[in-house]
Amino acid sequence: MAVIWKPDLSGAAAEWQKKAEVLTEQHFAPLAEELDREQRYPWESIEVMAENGLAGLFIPKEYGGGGASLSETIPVVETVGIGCSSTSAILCALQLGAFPVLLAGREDQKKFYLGEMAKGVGTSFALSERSTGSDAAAIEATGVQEGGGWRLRGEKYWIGNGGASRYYVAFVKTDPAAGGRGISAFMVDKEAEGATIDELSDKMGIRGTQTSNLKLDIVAPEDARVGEHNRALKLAFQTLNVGRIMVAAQSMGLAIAAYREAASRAVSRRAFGKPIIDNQGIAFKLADVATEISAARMMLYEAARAYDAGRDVANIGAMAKLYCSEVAHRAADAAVQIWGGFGFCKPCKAERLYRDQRVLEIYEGTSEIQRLVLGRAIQKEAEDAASGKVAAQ
Ligand code: COS
Repeated sequence: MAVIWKPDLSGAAAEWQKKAEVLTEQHFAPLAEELDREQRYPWESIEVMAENGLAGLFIPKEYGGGGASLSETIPVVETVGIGCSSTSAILCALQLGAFPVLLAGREDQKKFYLGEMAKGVGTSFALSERSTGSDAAAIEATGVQEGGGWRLRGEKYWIGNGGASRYYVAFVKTDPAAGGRGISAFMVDKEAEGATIDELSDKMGIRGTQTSNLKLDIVAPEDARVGEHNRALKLAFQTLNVGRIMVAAQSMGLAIAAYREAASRAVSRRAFGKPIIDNQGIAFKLADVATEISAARMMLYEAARAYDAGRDVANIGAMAKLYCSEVAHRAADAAVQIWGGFGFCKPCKAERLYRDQRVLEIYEGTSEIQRLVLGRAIQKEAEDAASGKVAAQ
């Protein structure tokens, strides 16, 4: 029996997971080291994902997607992540851009953008800016009515799959005086006149992914707006509720990969006449990592189950993202430590995982933001209990 807790997958979840395992072994894992070294976007893997239904995995079947639930999606993200962190991050970025359209798009927008995504033509989520990431309500890009459409001006930053995606859900202020209640979202084609991608980030990890800016000075037609006018900040947060569970799944893929690297090294490396796992300093480290991965993974699968059941996942999603990413940090750190000098040098998988892991605690809401979300929820619950509104749990 495997030491790390495993979900009991059946039906579509088991089939998708098996398919992901085969594709990872044949296509994604063999590229992992090269993508990192060359900082190269794997267009050939996007083709494989599109051909095998992974690009539009989460998109409903009626729009050409795989129709997978979140509980069926996360084993795929984990499995791909065990073989290649960059490819699992790309897989998630491809799903993230679909959410604003899925949640609030008109039928014609769903048909077009979700159909494109299912074919592997990406839509990216463009919320952050150079001056603000965590404080999403403080974005400065603007949308001003011009003719029959909207003049969008500003620069979106740290866009996952940026440049590789054809389309962008860009969040801009359409009523700056209203703060967070004056933000709207528009679909932007990177080929539109006045849209420029001129900066690709040179990253520490997940170097097979592409992260870019998007400069805007374009006129978007009125029908490019997604969702309600001035109410897109909420739409962004609803999107991130799901995105965070997907980052938790990326984290678990990486953590499991790091654990396997660490455990296999601990039994094969000998020091003082015995395998290093015979020392409690090493065995206990692995025991802690295995325990934490199992606990984090249970939380991840429960968060996905809650989402599929239609429950509010703002808190459990924040917990899953926070805990799974920090467990991945400790797993990658243990792998480097157990690999010793090799772990500090390229090309060692533990070294790559250590760098790949770092962004998991940053994107789609830093660990601090997850704690802030939870802190606010705790405060509200305790205040409600104190005022007699609801019973304390
Ligand atoms: N799910 C759904 N709706 C949410 C929500 C959530 N998780 N969190 C907040 N909302 C709603 C609120 O209910 C509020 O709605 P109303 O306008 O109807 O009242 C609205 O969204 C604004 O919420 P709030 O006032 O709490 O927003 P704040 O500006 O105080 O921001 C945090 C709250 C810090 C939680 C938010 O800015 C955040 O998550 N920041 C991180 C952003 C991020 O992850 N960036 C990375 C981008 S991807 S690389």
